[in-house]
Amino acid sequence: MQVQQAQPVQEDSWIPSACSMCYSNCGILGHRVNGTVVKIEGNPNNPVSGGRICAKGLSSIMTLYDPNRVNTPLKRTNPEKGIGVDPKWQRIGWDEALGIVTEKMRAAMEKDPRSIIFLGTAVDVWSASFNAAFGAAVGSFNAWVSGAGPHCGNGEHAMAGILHGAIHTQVDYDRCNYLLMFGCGSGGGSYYNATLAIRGVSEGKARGMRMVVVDPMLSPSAERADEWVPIRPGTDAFLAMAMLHCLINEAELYDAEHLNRHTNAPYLIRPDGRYARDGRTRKPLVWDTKEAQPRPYDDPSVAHPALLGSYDVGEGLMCRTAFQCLADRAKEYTPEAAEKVTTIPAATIRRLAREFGEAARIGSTITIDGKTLPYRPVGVLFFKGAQAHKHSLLTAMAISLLSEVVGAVDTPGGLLGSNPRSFGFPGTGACSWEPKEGPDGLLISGAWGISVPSALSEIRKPESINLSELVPLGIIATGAPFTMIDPEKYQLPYKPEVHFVTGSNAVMTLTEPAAMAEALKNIPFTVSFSLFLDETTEFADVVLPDACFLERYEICNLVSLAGYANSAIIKEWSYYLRQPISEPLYERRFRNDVILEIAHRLGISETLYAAFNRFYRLRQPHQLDPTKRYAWPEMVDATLKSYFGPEHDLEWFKQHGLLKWPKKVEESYWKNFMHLRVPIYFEWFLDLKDRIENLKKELPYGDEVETSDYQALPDWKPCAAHEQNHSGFDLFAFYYRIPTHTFSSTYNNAWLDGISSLDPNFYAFTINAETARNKGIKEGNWVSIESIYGGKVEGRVRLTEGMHPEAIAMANCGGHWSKYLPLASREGKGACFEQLMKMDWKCVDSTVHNWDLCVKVKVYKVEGRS
Ligand SMILES: Nc1nc2c(c(=O)[nH]1)N[C@H]1C(S)=C(S)[C@@H](COP(=O)(O)OP(=O)(O)OC[C@H]3O[C@@H](n4cnc5c(=O)[nH]c(N)nc54)[C@H](O)[C@@H]3O)O[C@H]1N2
Ligand SMILES: Nc1nc2c(c(=O)[nH]1)N[C@H]1C(S)=C(S)[C@@H](COP(=O)(O)OP(=O)(O)OC[C@H]3O[C@@H](n4cnc5c(=O)[nH]c(N)nc54)[C@H](O)[C@@H]3O)O[C@H]1N2
Ligand code: SF4
Ligand SMILES: [Mo]
Repeated sequence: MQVQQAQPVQEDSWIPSACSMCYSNCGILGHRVNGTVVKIEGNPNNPVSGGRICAKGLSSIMTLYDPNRVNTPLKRTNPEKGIGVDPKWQRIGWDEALGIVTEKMRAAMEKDPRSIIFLGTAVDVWSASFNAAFGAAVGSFNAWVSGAGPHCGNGEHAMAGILHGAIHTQVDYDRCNYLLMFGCGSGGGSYYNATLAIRGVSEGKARGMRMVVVDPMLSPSAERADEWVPIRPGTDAFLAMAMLHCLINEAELYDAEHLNRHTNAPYLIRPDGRYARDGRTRKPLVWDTKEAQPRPYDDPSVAHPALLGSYDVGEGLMCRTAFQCLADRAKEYTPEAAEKVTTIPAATIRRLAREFGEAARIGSTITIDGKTLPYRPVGVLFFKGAQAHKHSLLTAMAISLLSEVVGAVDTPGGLLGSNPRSFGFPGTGACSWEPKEGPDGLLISGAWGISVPSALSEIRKPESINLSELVPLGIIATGAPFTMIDPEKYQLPYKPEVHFVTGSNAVMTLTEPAAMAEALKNIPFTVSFSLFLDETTEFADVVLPDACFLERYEICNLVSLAGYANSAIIKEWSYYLRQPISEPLYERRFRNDVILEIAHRLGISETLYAAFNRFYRLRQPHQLDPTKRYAWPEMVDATLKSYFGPEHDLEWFKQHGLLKWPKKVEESYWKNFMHLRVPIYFEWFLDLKDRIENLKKELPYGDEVETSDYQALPDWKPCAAHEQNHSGFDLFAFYYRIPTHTFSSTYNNAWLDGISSLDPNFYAFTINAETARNKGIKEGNWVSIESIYGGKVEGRVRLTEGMHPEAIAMANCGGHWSKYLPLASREGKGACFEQLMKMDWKCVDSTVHNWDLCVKVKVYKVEGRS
């Protein structure tokens, strides 16, 4: 027997970096021994995650060393493309691969640069500005991100932008006493700042915070809650409207001072729904209760504008206040009516509204750092579950107004936008932004990655692959698969020629895979930077082996995304480095380096560097010199020095990992220090509606563009699943997050597969026990779920009391079929929900492009299978 000598330890280091197994970007320490990564731990110095990581972060070693990773460039030799069609990959060298890619790109750029379409993934937030700089150099901003946005947050993002000046929100866990969640996994391992939220929820509960989770299933968050409120899928807006009714009309629990001062609640609304305006200044009017006359909203002499009521603004024109309009709309949603639609008892709805309103402690204050501020220790979070339905915008509006009505917004204890305001790094003043005043006194976000939703949003005939010009409120419009399949119908002035993919499993993560396959096949040439030969890479012509997050440099926290990872509840600002714990293995290269080489070969480096200076807001003397040539780490170095001074260069960050400084009260709770209002009555949406209606007339596909949801006030409207009454299709199917997988991308990770297998729910379909028994289905049976659209998935069932009787759910995105993902593609490893869906505008919210993610199904035991 041969005994292997242990290698003497030449190197044993702990390297600070950042996880990217999901978009929470927790700080990590990577333990490297003799060049091999042996352990990933949390970095206690990182304020974003406070030393905590999850199972996915810990298991990222297995993504780094997975023997199924793509390690060399590959070329397709089989011209036929389709699901399950073997591309007959042939290994090629980097030079040949980049030669093919640049030739195809050059040809496309000569025709029309917009024919180059970019596709990326949600976890890859820090590439947004780099990719945009490359897009600018190429001349194409035609980018899409598959299911990221249309599945999860478009409604929420629009509301977060309009109401909080931020891309998303978090509750002030350290001070919140009552946390209400609608279809959101915060505290259960998903949503934003996942590890921070788990800490926040646990410590909050230890402090006595009450947590109520509205969800069709006893989800990972609901398990931690004080109360689980099972709801029929797709009816959250009805519940929120009924709660608004209870708060405003029944219990009179609302924050009048907040509404008058920080919102447009007192603005007078004409019978046609528009603001009554001052004849001279055109400013919206409010009713001055002292003088009994209308005055412009910003007239300092108006101490007490009317909040409720209807007033004659002249010549008998009776106008209600915006808040009265909301109160009247809410009256249409009694708890009794809500019970029928949501299945939640009316008495429960009344109790929840009262508990929530009372916990808000309207009128109370708290003193922090010598500043006395309104104290509203309640918050409402909602995310994918509540709003991944058609009418997402209206649902998001209804739920968001709950926090707004009790004044629990951007103030201690309440719901906080994630960093609307930053004073910047004290040493240089860089990384600063704040919201500004837009039309009619309403705020416009000061830091927003993409076009800021506001009354000033541009609307014009679409030329983009996503039709985003028609979706002014959608942060990530997603018309792409429709236009890719039929560019002529959508009158795009170009035909997609090159698909430039930087990672996304779009075939499995947006809508019915067959339709996605059609869309992808339609693009003549696809280059894909890939970690794995997943179901989407199957459609590539050239595959380039990307470095995973453990093998590359990135700056965590982007100025253009308001610091993104730095949720406002985190008490310190931090900017940190993602750096290689391992050098890229085999022939893998980080794509930013490769993109720089492609740009060089295309002769567009100068424009790329100039665009980089703009997008990263680099300041002199650290701006890139467009006439020079840079490698990616040098660009990281220049950016860090520009933001934090020459002493904080890449070398400094490699050693220290991160730079942090305290957050000020005026930043976290900015609302009390700036006089900007937000709408509780979305008057300018009516204007968007008119503008889109006008434009529609010119569009041959105008009939597909619905405008009815551009409403000034919220409503509940049924999504497609509620209109599907085919006999036998009696259950709502949906999917949810588990803490041990990210979308589809982690199913081949051996450790995550192992740990996921331990939980009997994670790879099974979860169904209400009684519902199952009534169908003759027993625990562990192999069943078929068939949707109204004809799609089908199979798997085992798990019977539970923790599921709404009308629903069935599956976790994340399993059911892989790529033979290059051998662990993931075994039978019984979950299912791909998209197999049940249909690519149809009827299932898409036209205002924000959230896609409907529940569908009516029938479930039956597959005979002959044990
Ligand atoms: N059934 C189902 N559908 C879903 C979801 C779900 O959970 N279940 N989630 C929805 C949501 S909210 C979202 S945001 C979207 C996400 O949708 P996608 O962005 O398509 O997410 P993934 O399925 O993880 O696919 C990402 C792909 O990128 C690869 N990847 C990861 N990191 C890197 C990298 O550093 N470089 C490169 N080149 N590739 C990388 C992964 O291997 C994986 O193949 O999906 C949506 N659709
Ligand atoms: N572990 C893990 N963490 C992740 C991700 C991941 O894949 N894995 N993905 C990241 C991404 S991109 C996103 S977008 C977020 C998503 O974060 P979340 O929004 O928290 O995601 P989900 O768990 O899919 O959905 C939340 C809940 O909605 C419920 N739900 C479904 N339908 C309805 C409904 O009609 N009404 C109500 N009230 N609830 C409903 C589900 O049962 C689920 O418990 O998580 C992020 N974090
Ligand atoms: S929550 Fe987990 S997967 Fe996401 S960044 Fe943190 S450690 Fe990584
Ligand atoms: Mo997402």
